[in-house]
Amino acid sequence: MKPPLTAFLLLVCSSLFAQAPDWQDTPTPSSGTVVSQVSLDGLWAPPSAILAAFDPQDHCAGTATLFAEGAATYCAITLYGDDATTPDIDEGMNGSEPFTLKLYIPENGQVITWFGPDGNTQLYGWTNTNGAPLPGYNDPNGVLAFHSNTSSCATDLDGDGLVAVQDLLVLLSDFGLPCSSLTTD
Ligand SMILES: [Ca+2]
Ligand SMILES: [Ca+2]
Repeated sequence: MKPPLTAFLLLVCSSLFAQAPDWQDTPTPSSGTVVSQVSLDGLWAPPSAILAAFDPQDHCAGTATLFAEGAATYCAITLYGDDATTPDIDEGMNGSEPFTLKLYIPENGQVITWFGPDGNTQLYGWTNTNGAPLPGYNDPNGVLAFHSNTSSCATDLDGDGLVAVQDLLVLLSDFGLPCSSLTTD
């Protein structure tokens, strides 16, 4: 028997507004760090927010609390690699696999997954730098832009259910985000 729609919606809502997530990373000998400014819906993300990184199998590869510096909010999150000496446990990043970033907002309990202007949630470029900032993620003037809308339409960037001129403004707010393969001037 299919569960009733209301039960499904309750499940969705409770997962969107859950308690503090049980995100636990496992430090290993290999690691690389993502350094960036962090915005949420075009404003600086709250410095109390917690950022976590996940490998494609949803293993938590790193966690960090954001912090304020001047007027801006920053992250410095270390992503750990899988430890080959523990074959039964996947602690995190393997080879060149991509990662996803999730932001937990303590003020309202929201968990927000990062997605790019094209709706893609996967980020590439992790490598073992022994904890140093990762190439492509080492610009303290770069911005990781999170959007709290969960619209399934990638072009409905402000999540109001319409694809309209307003979405262009959201897109333009992401314009300064550096591409990992390019240098910024
Ligand atoms: Ca392992
Ligand atoms: Ca892994």
